[in-house]
Amino acid sequence: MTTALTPVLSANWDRADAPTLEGYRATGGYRALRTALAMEPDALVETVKSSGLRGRGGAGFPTGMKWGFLPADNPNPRYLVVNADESEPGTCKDIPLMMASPHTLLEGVIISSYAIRSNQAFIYVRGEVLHVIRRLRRAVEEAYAEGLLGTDILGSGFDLDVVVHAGAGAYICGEETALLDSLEGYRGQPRLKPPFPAVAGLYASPTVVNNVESIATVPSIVANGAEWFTSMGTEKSAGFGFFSLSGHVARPGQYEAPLGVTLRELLEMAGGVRAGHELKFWTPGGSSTPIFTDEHLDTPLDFESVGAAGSMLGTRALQIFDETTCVVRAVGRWIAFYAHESCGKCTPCREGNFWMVQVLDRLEAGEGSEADLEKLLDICDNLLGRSFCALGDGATSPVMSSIKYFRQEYIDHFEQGGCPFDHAKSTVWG
Ligand code: L3W
Ligand code: SF4
Repeated sequence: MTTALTPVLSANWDRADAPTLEGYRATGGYRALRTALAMEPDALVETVKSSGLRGRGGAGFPTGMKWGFLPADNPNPRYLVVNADESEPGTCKDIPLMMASPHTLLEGVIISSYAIRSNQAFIYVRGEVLHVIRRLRRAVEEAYAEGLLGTDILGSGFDLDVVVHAGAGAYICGEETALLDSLEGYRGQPRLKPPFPAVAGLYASPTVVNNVESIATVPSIVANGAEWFTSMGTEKSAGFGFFSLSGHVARPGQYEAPLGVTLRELLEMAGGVRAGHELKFWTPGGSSTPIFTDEHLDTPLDFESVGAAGSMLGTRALQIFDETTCVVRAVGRWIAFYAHESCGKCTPCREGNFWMVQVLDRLEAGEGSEADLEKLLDICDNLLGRSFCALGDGATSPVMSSIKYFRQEYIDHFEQGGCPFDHAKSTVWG
């Protein structure tokens, strides 16, 4: 039986007025805020805890538990920071969400800030997406004008200011502590953890950093209850989420479905792999997650099952590649991205990615050797668990998994003295 889509966050995206406050209210928007403001903040934290919502930015950390880590005895102000620095290759859910319905995120920001007793929230948006920044700022203006932001929100006595902050286009600023450094005006580089931001984050104050989709999901949980949320998904991976299908698929786009859906089911909804072609490999959660093959079509896409099958659910960015794609070239492209985006703070990542680009270029051109494969795995061994942050670890995923599943394809390159693929047939390369 095919799992049905569960459009909640995307339910009204087809409406022309969905991005406006009027349009959002016409479909029930901001009703959950009234419900939330009538509750005690701690009761809201409990609701989110019992919903089982896990972070939608890649790591899947329980959202309510993170909120519960804020120390009760710290007199400093508390901050909510929304991580809207979406940049992971293949990840493309938060930007459409903010464009289609910025007030869904804003309602989540207000409810979440109230729950954690914060009076100042920041939305840190990837710098390149000026259209999103403008749309969010417009929504924030509308919310201030209607008493949904500022002082005494809807007569509740709760005050909240929201700043939409534009980043400067660095992937590393999606790492939560680099994001905080950037927000403070410094060069964005990861900080040592612990302390986690919940204890010492923005301006060394208790700070909750959550992904856009996590925060945007909160109003639906408040409106419908924790049990409604846990009725979807699996026991440990509750609820629904966006599955972003891209690449060699008939109908690419955002598919909102319960966690635990399989790629086979999603492909049925998305019209399958492009006509006349077959699935070769795919990423379950962006380029930082080990690739899967057609062996994994029926792996339930929840945190536990994907982990047990040797990858990570990550951001549910399902990049689909058919048999026309050269895996060596694909991996080379991804590693060039990591090398470019490495912040340079630690040696394994700064040097390792740079070396891997050279080795992969050599292999793809048919000039490599078996020793190059061992060299790649050796570099990965020096990156994985030895890098300062998840960027370095993530870069090893496509390399190690592609050698695991497609070692012969690497060998074919140097045995044939060139790439056996006609790149013009693999439209993903443009
Ligand atoms: C308090 C503790 N807080 C953990 C918090 C921590 C953070 C969250 C998850 O990486 C992944 C990465 C990428 N007390 C805590 C605690 N926390 N223990 O929980 O923490 P962590 O360290 O497990 O992960 P992370 O550093 O947040 C995120 C993967 O996502 N990824 C990348 C996605 C990229 C984007 C993008 O471009 N926007 O999302 C894709 O798979 O590899 O593994 O908040 O503070 N004891
Ligand atoms: Fe910077 Fe890479 Fe080290 Fe992360 S792993 S701190 S991105 S050099």
